[in-house]
Amino acid sequence: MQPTIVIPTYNEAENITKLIPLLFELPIESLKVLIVDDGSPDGTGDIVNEFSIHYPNRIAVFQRGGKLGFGSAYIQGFQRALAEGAECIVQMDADFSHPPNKVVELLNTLESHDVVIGSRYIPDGQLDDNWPLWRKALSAFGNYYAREILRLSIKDVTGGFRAWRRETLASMPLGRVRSNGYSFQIEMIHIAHRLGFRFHEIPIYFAERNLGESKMSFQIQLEAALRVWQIRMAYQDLKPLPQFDQ
Ligand SMILES: Nc1nc2c(ncn2[C@@H]2O[C@H](COP(=O)(O)OP(=O)(O)O)[C@@H](O)[C@H]2O)c(=O)[nH]1
Ligand SMILES: [Mg+2]
Repeated sequence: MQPTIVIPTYNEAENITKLIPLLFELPIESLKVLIVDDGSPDGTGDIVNEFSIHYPNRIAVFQRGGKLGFGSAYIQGFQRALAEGAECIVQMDADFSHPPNKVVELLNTLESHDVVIGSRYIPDGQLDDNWPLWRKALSAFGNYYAREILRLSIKDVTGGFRAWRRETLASMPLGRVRSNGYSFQIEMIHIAHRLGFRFHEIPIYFAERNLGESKMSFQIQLEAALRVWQIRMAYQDLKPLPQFDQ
């Protein structure tokens, strides 16, 4: 199984410098890393290029012209990884909110499931201790709201730390995904759910970033809430794939 980790970046120079060596220290055979960078003014892309000298053929940067959004960065990154033959694909943020050592468990669990989700909302999963209550409540509510409207049984539908089998992503209509903010995660899970794929969640501790700045705003959260209704309407034509039809 050749795994590729896809990481979208915008001004993550400090984080990426620490994250890349950590990922390659993990006990994962033939691991590759694909960074999708949107021309970060802080030189994130150049830093990744320097790392490719130390880890030849194992790390690449996919440079896009400008800040085109994090959803489309993931979609293009997934398509590139599939085209290059990745057998499983991990998605994670660059800012250490997703614990790098948990990638091993995500990939091991993927052997018996179609999609594995790093989850904050199952026993032993947790949001950053230092988050104020209102922020925890907002996150929990957003998650509950999307789950109810889309009738999803997965507990964490907004988190962005996931592992996908090649076959799962390859059978999803990635070209139809329009979300660019938080709703991107919801849209992907909804599509996979409608196609009948099997999920598993493993607990993670979601830490707030220490370095760099968040690119998400309150407006993006609001957009996500409205977008959930569009997502519900948009994929009514999708039915479970033949292999899941009982
Ligand atoms: N390529 C790309 N990456 C982005 C963009 N917006 C955010 N990201 C990356 O997506 C990940 C999550 O964003 P972040 O700002 O940490 O969101 P938050 O955790 O919700 O505050 C980080 O690795 C960001 O660098 C974008 O427009 N383009
Ligand atoms: Mg973050």
